[in-house]
Amino acid sequence: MKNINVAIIGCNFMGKAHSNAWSRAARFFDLPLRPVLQVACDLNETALLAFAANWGWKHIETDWRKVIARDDVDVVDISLPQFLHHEVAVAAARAGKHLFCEKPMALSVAEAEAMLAEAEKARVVHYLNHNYRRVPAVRLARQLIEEGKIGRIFHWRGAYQQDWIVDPNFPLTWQLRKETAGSGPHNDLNSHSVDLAHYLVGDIKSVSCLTTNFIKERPLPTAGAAAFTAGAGGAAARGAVTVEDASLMMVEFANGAVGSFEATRFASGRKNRNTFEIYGSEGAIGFDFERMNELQFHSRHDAENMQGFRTILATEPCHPYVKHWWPPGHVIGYEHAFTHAVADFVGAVAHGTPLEPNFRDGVKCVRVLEAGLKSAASGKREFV
Ligand code: SOE
Repeated sequence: MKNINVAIIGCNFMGKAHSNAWSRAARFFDLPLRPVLQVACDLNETALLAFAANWGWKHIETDWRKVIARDDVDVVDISLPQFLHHEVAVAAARAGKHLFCEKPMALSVAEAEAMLAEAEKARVVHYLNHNYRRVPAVRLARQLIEEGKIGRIFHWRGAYQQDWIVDPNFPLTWQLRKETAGSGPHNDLNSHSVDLAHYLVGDIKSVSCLTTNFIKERPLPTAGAAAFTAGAGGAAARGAVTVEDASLMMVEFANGAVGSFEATRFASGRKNRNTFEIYGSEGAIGFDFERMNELQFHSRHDAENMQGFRTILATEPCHPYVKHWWPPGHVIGYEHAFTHAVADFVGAVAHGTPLEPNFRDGVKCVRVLEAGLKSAASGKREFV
């Protein structure tokens, strides 16, 4: 079997999730090419050496431009914060590298469109990692919709809730600054929900959005402070939070359905609650990532005395991806969807099979998000 050499740029939370996926995929899936963890790249050499040794990356680089110039790299995995995606993706595409990119895609529609144009011009495989599409229960939701079990869709209700910045002393990390994050949970979390809504319901036509900011200033981070580590702020120095803390968006889909999106980092007690509900003429479905192996399903065609929601445990081998893991009932977790993405990506590189979500889907998503921010600023409904 031939190898496919991977370089990862960015070795924090997502770098870890992606490294795990690259190193595991060939052990569980029958891949046409064997991923080789060739190069890991980040700025801090000491931390990078430890990271590479732990995950089995063969070489390290501290300059991403050198990674892209290497002949022994086929795939560039962009696990960086979003403000760096555009520059790195464009350069990597121009160098003929296949692109595996974290979400949210970019800071603006203009950046996202340029990334897509370069990837298409270079004819490389491009993938945008909205990992929740590859949760088996979410795939099942899509199958049920395609089979007509939900019928005509009337409502989408998405809510992505976290609580990691409720503490006003949580430091001003890069996620809370417009120049590095673009926006707050609207970009970070609504990007996932909008991607899922596109996948399950269809295109979004118009949006009305309200954003708010609860904590205006925060302590400046001390060196090395990362997201999800509260209390790492300095004593006195504070800076302005320049992104929203919560976003509420109402949308109209092209097919006539209507939807709502809630994205917040201020839902106390909710750690990573990514939920959606879809209501249609024949039935309904509900998903909550904190119970990610389950799908709620209601059929209006059930007997009158059986009406209600049933819980489907999506761990039977008939469910997408599941047969590669454990026997029924042996549930899977957050990291598995990343491994599914790597398996599909390698298939797309080897066989040219279609891969979604790709940069084209990403552009569509960024258009909706940008229209949302425009609406929040103008107070008006905006068309996508
Ligand atoms: C932080 O809010 C975060 O890590 C997101 O960036 C991820 O995309 C999401 O899956 C979990 O939360």
